[in-house]
Amino acid sequence: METTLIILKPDAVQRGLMGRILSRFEDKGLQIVGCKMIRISQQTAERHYESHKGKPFYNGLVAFMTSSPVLVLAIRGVGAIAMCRKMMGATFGSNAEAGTIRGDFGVSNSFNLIHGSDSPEAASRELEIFFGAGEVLDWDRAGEKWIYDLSGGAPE
Ligand code: 3AN
Repeated sequence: METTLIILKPDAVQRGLMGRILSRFEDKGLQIVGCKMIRISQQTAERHYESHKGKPFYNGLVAFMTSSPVLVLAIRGVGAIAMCRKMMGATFGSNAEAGTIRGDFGVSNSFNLIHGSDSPEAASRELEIFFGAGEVLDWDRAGEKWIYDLSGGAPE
């Protein structure tokens, strides 16, 4: 099982899209193991986007991410990191595939609704930035045996 960090960005929250985006992950069969609304501080935004420091869009990106509340999520499943990235779609809403979150809900390149970790290393780094001890919950889903084939021991 992998756990990934997803952020529903200020535009998703302001546009009232939280429920519809969250539903896509639940509908898929992924498990929500952490969820909270926060206002990202300047320091946290800078830490989260440190790899983009110096790029032309960095200042605008940090300003955008700190401008209004976001919903941070920890989402779990087999292959959850790549699966969530696929569901998000390409970085820019203007060319994201229909059927993806960015493709279906946005047209902007800067306001692109959602962040998702892009590797296991990024996921563990980013989960640590946004979730404190005890905020990611290991809980048993009642319907797990109908979401994964557990007959072989490992979820398939
Ligand atoms: P993704 O979120 O698809 O992984 P990254 O990691 O390349 O994209 O970029 C992080 C964030 O920086 C993006 N979500 C987007 O908001 C912003 N960004 C990336 N490239 C640009 C750009 N050329 N112009 C404006 N914003 C950008």
